[in-house]
Amino acid sequence: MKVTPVTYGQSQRPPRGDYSVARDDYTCDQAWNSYTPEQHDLYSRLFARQLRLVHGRACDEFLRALKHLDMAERIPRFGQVSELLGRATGWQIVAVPGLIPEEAFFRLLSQRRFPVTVWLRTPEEFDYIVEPDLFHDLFGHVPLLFDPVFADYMQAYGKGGLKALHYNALELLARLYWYTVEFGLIDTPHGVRVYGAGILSSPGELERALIDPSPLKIRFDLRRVLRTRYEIDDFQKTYFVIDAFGQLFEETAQDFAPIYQQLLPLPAHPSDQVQPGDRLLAPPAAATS
Ligand code: HBI
Ligand code: FE
Repeated sequence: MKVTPVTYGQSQRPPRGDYSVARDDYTCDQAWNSYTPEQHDLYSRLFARQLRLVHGRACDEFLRALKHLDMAERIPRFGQVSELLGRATGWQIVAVPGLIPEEAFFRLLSQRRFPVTVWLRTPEEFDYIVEPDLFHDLFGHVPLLFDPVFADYMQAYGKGGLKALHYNALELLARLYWYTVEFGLIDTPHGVRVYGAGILSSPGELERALIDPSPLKIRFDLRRVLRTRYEIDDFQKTYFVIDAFGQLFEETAQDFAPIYQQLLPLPAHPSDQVQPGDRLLAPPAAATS
């Protein structure tokens, strides 16, 4: 299987993982018996740390789903997770060697199959890893697939991705994924909460995202998101805030062709600047002493 390097963010990088065992759709076997006791232990320590951090920060849909998933003690068998998930929203998780080409990625999402990386980070990467590993995918992404509306959004996104390929609009659509599925925030009656997997699976960013006044928090606007660059190896300079998952689904269910035609000739926005028309969220009121 010749592996084309996968663009993740704006940088081409040879993907980590053993692609020689990948099938044509880039899925592979999880090989659960190959995980060592040390890897199960590293995974359970990653899980315990994030579990402590998500309370009061993650959205309710994420916290509710986490209760369904008995996957704290050791690396779960993907088949068992898929059984639970299938009953809830018809999604499956499928094992992949790591980052896969966009078309394969979109195709899996369009089939309600979420790709979960089989390799786990090393102990040296306990606090930070750039590339998505098993823990990021499982802890960050899988719980929200239990939410019916978010589950529909993810499939609509996959279908949209396959269409974007024909408009040469991959880079625009990847920004939508980045600023929602990976780094999205949601406004709730109890305050702003996190739903983006990249934040939920990161100890540093989860503590920072809601309280640090420096990153911009902008109310979600589809065209604004599609035009805004992002960095993949630093804390985000801008977060976009939705009001409900239904909003994401409605926005993505529309035909993007006229939007691509309008936006493709325009320059991208940098990741750290306010633009005319932005509806900024006020920074959190300083905690009253
Ligand atoms: N592959 N396994 C995997 N996981 C991802 O999140 C992923 C990918 N390939 C491409 C990709 N993401 C991005 O380009 C998407 O944001 C479009
Ligand atoms: Fe991810």
